[in-house]
Parts: sequence; C-alpha cells; structure tokens
Amino acid sequence: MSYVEEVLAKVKEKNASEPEFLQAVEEVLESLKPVIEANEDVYRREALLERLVEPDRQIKFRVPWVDDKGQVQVNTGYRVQFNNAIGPYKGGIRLHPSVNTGIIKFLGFEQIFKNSLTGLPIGGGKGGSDFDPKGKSDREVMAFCQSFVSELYKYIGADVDVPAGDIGTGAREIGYMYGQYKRLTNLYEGVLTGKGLTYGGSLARKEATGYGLLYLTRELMKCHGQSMEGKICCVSGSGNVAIYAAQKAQQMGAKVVTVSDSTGWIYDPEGIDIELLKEVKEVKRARLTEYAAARPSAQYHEGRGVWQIKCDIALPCATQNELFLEDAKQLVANGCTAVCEGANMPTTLDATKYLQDNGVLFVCGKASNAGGVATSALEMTQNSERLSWTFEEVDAKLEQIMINIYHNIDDAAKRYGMEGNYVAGANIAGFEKVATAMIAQGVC
Ligand code: NDP
Ligand code: 2IT
Repeated sequence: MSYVEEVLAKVKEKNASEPEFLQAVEEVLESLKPVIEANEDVYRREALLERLVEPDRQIKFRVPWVDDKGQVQVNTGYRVQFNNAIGPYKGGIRLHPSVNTGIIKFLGFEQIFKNSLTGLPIGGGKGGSDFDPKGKSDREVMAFCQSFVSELYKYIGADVDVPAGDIGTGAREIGYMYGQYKRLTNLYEGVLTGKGLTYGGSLARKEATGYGLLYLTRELMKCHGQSMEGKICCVSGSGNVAIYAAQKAQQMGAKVVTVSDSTGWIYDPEGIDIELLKEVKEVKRARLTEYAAARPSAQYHEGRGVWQIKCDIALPCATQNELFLEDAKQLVANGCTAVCEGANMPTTLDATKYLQDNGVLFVCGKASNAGGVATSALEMTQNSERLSWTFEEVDAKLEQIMINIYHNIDDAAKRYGMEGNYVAGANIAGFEKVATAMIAQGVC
C-alpha cells in the first residue's frame, strides 16, 4: 500500500462518523499522491500526513444562554485549531443547526490549504456552534455570542487564533463577540476579522469572498480565451458570498439569473436585482419569497433546482454538498463552461470528477473562495499597523491575490503533468508551503 493509501485508511477508521471530514481529506490526499510519491521516504519518516490530518487541538464547550421568554437554552461550541505552521490559526465561525465536530474539522482542514494559497501568513482553523440565529431576536443573538466568547476567549488572540464570519455569522455576530472579548481581556486587538468599520474592520471585507471569486473566475476565463461579458451565471445561496459574487459578476457584464436559500430558489431571466436582494437578505433577513413578490420577472420555486437552469458559469455559494452528480450532468448537457466554488466543498466528489472528465473548467473553493480569508489577513495587517486602507487599496490587493492564486494552482498542476486539474493544483500548491514549514520546524 502506498503511504497516501495507508494514511487514508487510518483516517477512515479513526473518523468513521465524520463523512464531511473524510470527503475533504480524501480529495486532498488523492491529489497529493504524485507529490508524496516523489519524496515518499521523507514524508513517511516525518509522519507528515498523519500530522497534517490530526488537528493541533479541538475545543468543545457548553454555551448556555437565556432566551426572550426567560428559558435557559444550551448549545455546543467548537473551535478546531488545525495547523499553525505558517501563521496563527485563522478561519470563520459557523452558526447553523447542522454544525458538529466533523463539519468543523472538514472546514478547518480545508482552511489550512486555502490560507496557504493566499500567500499570507495564516494557519488553518474553524469554529462554530449548532446555534441557529434564524428567527432569534438581536438580544438572543447577543446573549448567545457573549456566552460563546466567555469560553472561547481563553483560546484565541491576535497572534494566536483569529476567528471571523461564516454561515450564520456576519457583522452583527462579530460585533457582539468582539465586545465580549474586549470586556473579558481588556485588550483592544485584532482578534476577530469582519469587524464593523468604526472599530477596526476593513473596507471590502464584506464584499471580498464574492468579489474574489469573480476575480479568479475572470482570470480563468481570460486564460481560456473568453470574457465574462454576456455570460449567463447561475449562483446558489443568497448570503454574504452569493450576494457579492452576483454583484461583481453583473459589474463584469455577466447576467446572474438564479439565487437560492434553504427553502427555495429564484429564476430571474432579466437578471437578479442586487439592491432588492440585499434589502430582502441583509436588511429584512427575510425569505426569497419576498424577492419574488417584489419583482415581476422572478419565478420562485420550492426546494432545490438552480443547476437545472442553462448557464455558461455555475457559482455554488451556499454550503457543502449542494451540487450532486445529477446536477453536474445537467450542467454539462446545458453547455456550462466553468464551475467555480464560492462555498466550501459544495460539489460532491463524483460530481467534481464528472465535470472535470467532461471538459468543464472546475476550480475548488479552497482556491476560488480564498478572497474572504485573504482580506481578513489584510484586516489583521491594518489592525497591527493601526491604520486603515481605502476600499480601492484593499480591493486592488484582493484582485492581485486572486490572480496569483489562479496562476499558482495552474502552474502546480502543470508541474505534475495534470494541466487543467485545478483541484490537484490547489491542493499541491497549498500543501507545499505548509509541508516545508512543518519539516523545518521539527517534530511538533
Ligand atoms: P450566509 O449565512 O451569509 O449565507 C448562506 C447561504 O446559503 C444562505 O442563502 C443560506 O440559506 C444558504 N444555506 C446555508 N445552509 C444551507 C443548507 N444546508 N441548505 C441550503 N442552503 C443553505 O453564509 P456565507 O455566504 O458567508 O457562506 C456561504 C458559503 O461560503 C459557506 O460554504 C461558507 O463556508 C463559504 N465561505 C464563506 C466565506 C465568508 O467570508 N463568509 C469565505 C469563504 C467561504 P438560508 O438563509 O435559508 O439558511
Ligand atoms: O471559509 C472561509 O474562508 C471563511 N469563512 C472566512 C474565514 C476568515 O477568517 O475570514
């Protein structure tokens, strides 16, 4: 058995109840095979893969809080500090009822390679809770966030571990968490990113993941002799990533005709009205039925279905495992040219393979959605130098980072004879820097 296969078998045995984590590890290790095989003795002696798949530490804690009726509620909090070989742990906090150890571990594992790809000094981590902010009052969300940080504050810090937003965690939640951290530690430091602009947040962080996705997608298209102008795009999700991906795509001359949420989806052949979408989702925190009610050209459908719509470019921006094999077949049959992931691991492994085998340009989230965390790292830099940069300055840096990521993953794939396989390219390029740092730092 090869070293990769041995480690994969051990990971499967040890983490059998964590399917998302296994999926993420399988994707990465399979594509690292040529790199590992080229140096198998060294990696085996160093137990490098065993160290890479085992988090530095996992913190799991009780989060009690009081709801508006005076009832005590109890949630579970998580922080997985996966790898800090190249910088302090960095990664978002997901607040969603589906959160469990396996989901946080898959996200933390992906984050190691994504953060490495940004070229900035950040390690990999992720956190969250099974708390559902949907339908909660601001006071209830604050009560939860304060309780969450009352435990988490012991383990984080500007040079230790810097959480940020993810599903269910936006500016409101980060604000409450920051306030509680400050109160408990008396430190005014860049311990969280995605902060409000009046207290250390960075301009363009809110837009960064979606904008970054489109900067990379445009570069990908350009390198294949195409432009964004006139392209039909299907976007899934209607949260932070989806909204700003749709906005930037339209600014680039494409037409975005779909968005979705966990109950249904919109087909708007005239093109999504971004200002209306923002009003419905960011201001009212309402369902997409409200978008459809206010927009005569929009059709609302219950359930899932975004990938049935004919498009040139598909941008999954909601959550993991939301684009299946049958969706991939539909996209190919409809002539789709490119799939670039805004979410983390939205495409299943068999769907990914089908898209790649059928000539669709496919870029995985750890490369294409890295603009969010990259801009978080820029927020950390601004906090350290106690300055704030203009929107244009941050946005220009973000654009260059995404262009660099595309070329780095393209080069890495070519170096190992897998031209056009951007999944392999992303995993290899992300891995090389982390592996070199781990070996240089000895057994730890
Ligand atoms: P938001 O909470 O802002 O939005 C999430 C969107 O996805 C909502 O429209 C939500 O619908 C939908 N969604 C969430 N869970 C499900 C589900 N189980 N089934 C169907 N739809 C679902 O999150 P973000 O936009 O921040 O995150 C979206 C994705 O992008 C995630 O995979 C996240 O990890 C990833 N990501 C986020 C970054 C960031 O900076 N925020 C950076 C890089 C990646 P509903 O409102 O009905 O729940
Ligand atoms: O998945 C991700 O990269 C994020 N949710 C953003 C993490 C961050 O630290 O900005």
